[in-house]
Amino acid sequence: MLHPTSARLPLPASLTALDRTLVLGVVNVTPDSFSDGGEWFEPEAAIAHGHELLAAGADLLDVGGESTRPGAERVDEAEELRRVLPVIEALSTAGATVSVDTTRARVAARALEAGARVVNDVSGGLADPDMAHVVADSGAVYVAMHWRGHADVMDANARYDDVVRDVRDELAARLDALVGAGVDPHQVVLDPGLGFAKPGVDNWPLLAHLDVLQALGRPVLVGASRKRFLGHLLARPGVDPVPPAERDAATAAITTLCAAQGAWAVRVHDVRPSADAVRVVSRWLDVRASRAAFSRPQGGALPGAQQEGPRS
Ligand code: PMM
Repeated sequence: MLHPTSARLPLPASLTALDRTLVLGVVNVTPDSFSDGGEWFEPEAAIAHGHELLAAGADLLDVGGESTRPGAERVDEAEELRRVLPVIEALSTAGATVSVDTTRARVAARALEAGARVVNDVSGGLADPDMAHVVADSGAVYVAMHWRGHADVMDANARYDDVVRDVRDELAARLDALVGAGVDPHQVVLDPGLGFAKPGVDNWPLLAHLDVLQALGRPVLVGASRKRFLGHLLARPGVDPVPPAERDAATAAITTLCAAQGAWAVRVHDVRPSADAVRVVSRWLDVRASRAAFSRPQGGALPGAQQEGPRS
């Protein structure tokens, strides 16, 4: 079962009616993203890639024009707009539900005019003071990610007392600030920001305790796809971390774990394995829920448990 807050997000009914974790496919229109930089840099290539991701089972597409990898330099606003607008317009016109991955309020506003339905802001509104107003005025879904600074400084801001509690508290403060600026809480999705100002070890407690973030009362999105902490997990002699292209099976495993915890969505590059995984988990959760309901009148014992007896 999805976290109950997901059903009220302002999205097409075809998405809010789905009682499973959604898959957000990544369309990076950048020359330098860590995982797929340059592959879809031209608009035609990016649009074609978006269609491939939809065919592979993506529920939404996340279009971004600025790399957020550690150490990346910022692109200017005009260049960011030049990269993302034609792609957002073409994919939205074709019927896709599109998200724009930006920290700039003006890029978000133009992207929404071009058809985007979701603003995915890795800074959670901290990078641009106008972002909250654009989001409030539009009524669009807003993904507020946990963030402690742009790519050039994020590694220097990676100290936590207790990473789960600190991320929860900082996201709660962002939610309060957004609501104070006029954003309806029902617009907001929260994201732990895996890999952003987080050394490898700090990502695992966040993944294991999505419930702590969900307790803030908003749906949760997780972006673990191809990230470096997976590269370190899979290290082999002489190869540490393994390259991004070898992290997709681990990404699908993470999707499974997130879906089992009721995450609203996962943001992934390789869509098919995650689209399959969320369907597997959905079926598994349904069966578990129906067996639990069936067994309740008998005082908690699972049906059939008495008759079967001990197995040898
Ligand atoms: N990660 C990246 C970019 N955008 N957005 C959200 N909401 N959550 C994330 O974890 C996230 C994001 C970095 O990955 P990429 O460079 O491969 O797109």
